[in-house]
Amino acid sequence: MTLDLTRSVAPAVRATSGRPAELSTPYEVWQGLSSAVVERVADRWERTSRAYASGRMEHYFSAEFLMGRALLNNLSNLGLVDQAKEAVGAIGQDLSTVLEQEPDAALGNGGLGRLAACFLDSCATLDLPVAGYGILYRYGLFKQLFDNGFQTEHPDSWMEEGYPFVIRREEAQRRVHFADMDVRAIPYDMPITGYGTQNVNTLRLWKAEPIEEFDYDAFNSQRFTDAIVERERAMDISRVLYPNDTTYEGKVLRVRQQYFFVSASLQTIIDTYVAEHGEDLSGFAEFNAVQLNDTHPVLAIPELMRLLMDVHGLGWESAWDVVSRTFAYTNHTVLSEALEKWDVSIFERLFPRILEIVREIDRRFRLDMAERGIDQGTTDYMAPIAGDTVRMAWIACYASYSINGVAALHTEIIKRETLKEWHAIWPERFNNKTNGVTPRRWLKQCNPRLAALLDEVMGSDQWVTDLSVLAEATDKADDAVLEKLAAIKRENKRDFAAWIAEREGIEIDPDAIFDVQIKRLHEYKRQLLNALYILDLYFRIKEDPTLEVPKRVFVFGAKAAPGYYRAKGVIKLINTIAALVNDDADVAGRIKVVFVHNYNVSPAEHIIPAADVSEQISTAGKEASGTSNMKFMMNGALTLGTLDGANVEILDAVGEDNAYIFGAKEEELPQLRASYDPAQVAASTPGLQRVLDALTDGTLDDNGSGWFADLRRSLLEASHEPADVYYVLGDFAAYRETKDAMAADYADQKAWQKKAWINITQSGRFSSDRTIRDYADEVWKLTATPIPATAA
Ligand code: KOT
Repeated sequence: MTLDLTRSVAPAVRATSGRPAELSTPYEVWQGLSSAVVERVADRWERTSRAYASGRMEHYFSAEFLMGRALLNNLSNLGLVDQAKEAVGAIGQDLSTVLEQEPDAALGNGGLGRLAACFLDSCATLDLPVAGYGILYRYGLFKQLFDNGFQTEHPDSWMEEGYPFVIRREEAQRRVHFADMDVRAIPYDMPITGYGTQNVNTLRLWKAEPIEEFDYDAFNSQRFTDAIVERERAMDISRVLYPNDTTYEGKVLRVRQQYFFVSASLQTIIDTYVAEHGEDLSGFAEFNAVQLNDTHPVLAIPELMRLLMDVHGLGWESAWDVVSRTFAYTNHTVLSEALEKWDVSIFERLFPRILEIVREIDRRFRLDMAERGIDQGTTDYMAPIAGDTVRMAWIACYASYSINGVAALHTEIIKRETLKEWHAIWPERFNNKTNGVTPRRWLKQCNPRLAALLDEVMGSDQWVTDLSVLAEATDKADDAVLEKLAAIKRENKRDFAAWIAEREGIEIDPDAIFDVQIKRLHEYKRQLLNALYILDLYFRIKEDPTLEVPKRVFVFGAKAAPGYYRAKGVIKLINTIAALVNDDADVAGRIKVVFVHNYNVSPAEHIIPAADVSEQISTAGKEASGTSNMKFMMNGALTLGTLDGANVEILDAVGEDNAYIFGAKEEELPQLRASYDPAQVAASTPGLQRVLDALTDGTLDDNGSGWFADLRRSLLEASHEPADVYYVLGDFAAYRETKDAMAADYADQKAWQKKAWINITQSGRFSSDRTIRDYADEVWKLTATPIPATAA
């Protein structure tokens, strides 16, 4: 029943290092221990796969899975942390050092990919028959370095030295056909353990390889390089993750990636169906559902049509009937620049048969609309094909039985605006599934001190799998608990300060307020607003060096898409502000700015438990949900935020005394914008003109890039776009006032810790277990399938 690691670690380490375990490096111990864990779960994994094959399954299709590190997660889920400590100690090493050896599996950009990873954890924990399908990118999200404050990008070859948590399944390979080449899709399976359960689910990541290991004819006929080039063309497909978050790039390789992984996945799912239920595919949707993580996997819709018709003999009507009961679509953004559209010519070149099917979907869609009496303009707007472009979101909306947004406000906006034409015809398809995060990784593992306090206060660790029970303790915060909570935060901040000193070479004071904004760099997320505040605070101190201000550390972590120059300008700006204030004698340590380079899942695990303030300051209506807001709340940081995305629901959970909300509301913005004059706002808002001028008056040096002038222009001057699209200046006064007040409140530690406690204990609804239960009950119609415990 229970697993035992003690005897298997040293041999596994010896097998990886070829040396006595005692002489192995921490990295080799990580590899050995990881292999030992996979070995331990092998039987359960196999039994789980078999148990799921015959029943109804959900298949989660996602181009991104931002998994982070796997070893601690698995040890913790399996209850093996203490054993691992002991076994590693026995060979003279320390488990935390070993854990830090692991590279992050950064196969995602940000929120969308990390959500998929949290969902896998919850599905396994809830014993749900769900499998994930994606791409085994050889290079994950680029590694970020700073060169004189400028972001530079470097390849992330995360599995070059071997990665024990994926198993190559040679026997389960599939062939994917493109008009210009065929490739082999090789699955690499990752076991997904759940917390305190026997079930081990699967994440299947596909790697592209050439059909022929090598073109010997080409080789023999002296065309050696041609043979190599051909081979590389296949491998190109799974070579690299595209580094765009919430923007769309119409690259041919990208559409190849998408078709590649959905085709291989559907072939596998169909083969399993045939093995279990026979050749008649008309019952497919009774046993299978596919969740589309945004539009990236939407080619699965025409591909399933093709497989059902061309390979399995169904007619159009029966195939469409199956398809329209199989797919559910999640929308993750209202930003128009994210909408995927492909040139028809690309489809023609890569997969003419898929284009033929999409054209037929388009033809029948138009007939359908005509029958419903929909006018021509609306029909043209909604049709899958417009002129020479294919619109992936419209295909998703037409074929899916469920369409969901990721927070209550976001779902209202897609019903009212983004997808309003679809909502008008099919209101019953629309539903909300507010995001969540796994409390295993984002509380128990990253914040063991707080986890221990919760165990103590709650009298058990039931909260780990049912976070809502914490609400029972909201009123149990006596002085002793609040003091312990304060002590835990102080310890976490001390650990974090040591981590920062080592990683970034900056000394920070654990007694300062740790104010944190970590997320992708995007104008709508408004890191610039935060930067302007810091600059203003700096000028206020320069003006009066005796000014009493609470001591603050401003922490940033953010990657900018490599081609998104304005976002890169903000990174350079924040780094330049850091250089200005960190060593200024007048500031005397009252403000420190730290930009954590190469922000990723594992840095987040160090940062979040140490945060006092959670910056969630997007322009209202633009952030679909946000998920770091939930992680911070769970760890006792207070939200400084706009009424955007899931912040609205966080406010609802904690009450307005326990969150700091500011700024224009989504429904107010159209009116405000109508008469908005940024230059006038800049001139009349205290402190604002001064910081805007500092961007160009020589106070801050952008090394001749012109980027700071561009930032200033983007806020003040209308050119090809209106000035200050994201209402940074409009919200500045409210932000400054609220942030100042929040910092002043920090002095009353007892009141502050009380608020923190309420945030922690009210975070239950933001567990991804709640989200997944809702998907399973309302969308997937899925029941738990626990595999029976055995002796081994
Ligand atoms: C990326 C490309 C196209 C369409 C959407 C995206 C996208 C959206 N990538 N990340 N998101 C974020 O998804 C998170 C999980 O739902 C949300 O919390 C967040 O608000 C989105 O920005």
